[in-house]
Amino acid sequence: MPQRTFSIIKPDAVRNGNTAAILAAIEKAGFRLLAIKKLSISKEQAEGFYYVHAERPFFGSLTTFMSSGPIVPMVLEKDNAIADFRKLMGATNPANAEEGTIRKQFAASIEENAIHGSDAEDTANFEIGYFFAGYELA
Ligand code: FUP
Repeated sequence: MPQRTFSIIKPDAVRNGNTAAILAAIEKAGFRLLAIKKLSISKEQAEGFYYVHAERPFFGSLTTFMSSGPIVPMVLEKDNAIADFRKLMGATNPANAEEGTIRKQFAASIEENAIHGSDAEDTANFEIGYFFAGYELA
């Protein structure tokens, strides 16, 4: 059964001109692009997206980074999309990411790590709804 996941190409990757290369890797891995847009978010909007991390020491820095420039949020579909996309992204810290993963190729640090991907079905639903209205997914 096809499953949806949510991803963001983060400000570092957009700034560095890696948007198209990352999209190509995603499509090559068999994900269908259901919806995509490019926009900038405020610090407050980044805080809303990452509310589960509000108590973590990196929350302020992470939300400043995520509001530092344009991002490319998208909704992807594929069998086993959530787990398969986590594999394609690689480890949170690119120093630990496997060869061939998006973070190995495009991320510079644990914070500026090029891409986000949902970690479970409930978080995917929250994250899709945070950036996309129902009519954009029809
Ligand atoms: P991931 O699911 O791989 O994106 O990682 P987490 O959900 O654990 O963390 C979310 C984001 O917080 C990461 F993408 C980057 C940031 N982060 C830091 O900046 N420092 C840390 O020590 C851990 C995470």
